[in-house]
Amino acid sequence: MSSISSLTEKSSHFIELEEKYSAHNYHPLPVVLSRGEGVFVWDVDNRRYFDFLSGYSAVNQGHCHPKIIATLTAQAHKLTLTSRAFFSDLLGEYAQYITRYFGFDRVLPMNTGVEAVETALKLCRRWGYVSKGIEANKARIIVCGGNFHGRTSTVISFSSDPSSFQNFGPFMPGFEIIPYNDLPALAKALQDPHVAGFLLEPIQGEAGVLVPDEGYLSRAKAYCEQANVLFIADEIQTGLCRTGRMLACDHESVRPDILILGKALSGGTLPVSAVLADDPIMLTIRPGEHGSTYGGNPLACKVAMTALSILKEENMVENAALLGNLFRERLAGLSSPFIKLVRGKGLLNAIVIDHPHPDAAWQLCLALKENGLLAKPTHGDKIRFAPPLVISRSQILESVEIISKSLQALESLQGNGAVLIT
Ligand code: IF1
Repeated sequence: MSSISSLTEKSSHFIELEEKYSAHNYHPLPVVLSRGEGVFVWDVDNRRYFDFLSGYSAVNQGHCHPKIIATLTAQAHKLTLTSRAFFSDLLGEYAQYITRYFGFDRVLPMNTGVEAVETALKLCRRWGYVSKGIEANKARIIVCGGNFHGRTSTVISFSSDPSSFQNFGPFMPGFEIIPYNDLPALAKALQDPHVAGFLLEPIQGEAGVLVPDEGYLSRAKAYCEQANVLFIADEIQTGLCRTGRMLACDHESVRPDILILGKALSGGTLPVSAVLADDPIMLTIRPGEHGSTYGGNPLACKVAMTALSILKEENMVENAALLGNLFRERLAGLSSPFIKLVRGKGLLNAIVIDHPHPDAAWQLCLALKENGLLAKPTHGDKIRFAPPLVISRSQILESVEIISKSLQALESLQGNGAVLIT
């Protein structure tokens, strides 16, 4: 099994630079990437890997998709940023395109995912005050335990993960955490007349790809409608074909009141996010009351339209649905003693590792890397598998073979943390 010491001189050089000069806010797998194309990435020693993280689902269209890169480079030579102090020839076209694409009246363009989440929270509160008539500064938003919506101070204020919020206080008030996938808890929380919104991931990604019970989304939406509360879907990770439907909400035909998109909205080329809603919500924010320097920039607009068009042109919904089923079926078919369960939807999947060694998931990811597949543990004992949606059937089968071969590495792992040198 590889560790830092078994790295090539070239890889070590880049890792040491990062170690020395970059903040230590991540603990990356010991691999140094320098090229990406489709489902593959290559390290600095030209070793090829299946990318089963896809930039946390930002590269659904595959690394460096030729059409997206062509759009990016052409627009980059023309006009990249005007600011919203002026109109551009692309924002209106993009706004029309994306609102028709998803069936909403309007879009508020932002950059990172968390900025779009923050925008949705502000929209929800503003609607709560000016439309629902909630008393000033009393609006509350319900969120779910196990959530991940980003890392700004407001958003971590309602995280239930200490690694996200510990020693970052004081926190933003006005949020209530209820258990995920728990309708009675939601019904109870909705009794509070100060509630303006319910923010959730249709499938919890970071929590380890937690798929709620069938009917949870549609009943939660109905409860919100009855309580005059906005249903806010964070589809930053689950959206854009990742789960085998254009949106994860589509699995239950749920139309959110506020839809949040990010990540693959640019196909992994630059930060592009978006908040979509209808006029009664979106128009509660007036000129000068919200914005960002890069929000809706011409480069992002052009790239996003290409990134969205490719999802349909290349039938990524169907591919994700079909190959996701195959992937889960073949993984379960391994009947590995080290896989407690396989879960997911479309090509957003995860396994829960069953092994006494506390680091088994990490060790498995090291073995996967040695065998040509990159994935990363989430929350200790889970490994998320999310390849680009352009993956083929034969590549899925090859990847399952790699996972099967890598699982053997756990046989030599002792429960007490010792690693048998075999
Ligand atoms: C990290 C997690 C994934 C997201 C959802 C909003 C955001 C994210 C559902 C914020 C971002 C990224 C952030 C990155 C790792 C990754 C991640 F592990 F953190 F949770 F994908 F699962 N809503 N997720 O998944 O979007 O501001 O990052 O553009 O922070 O380590 P962002």
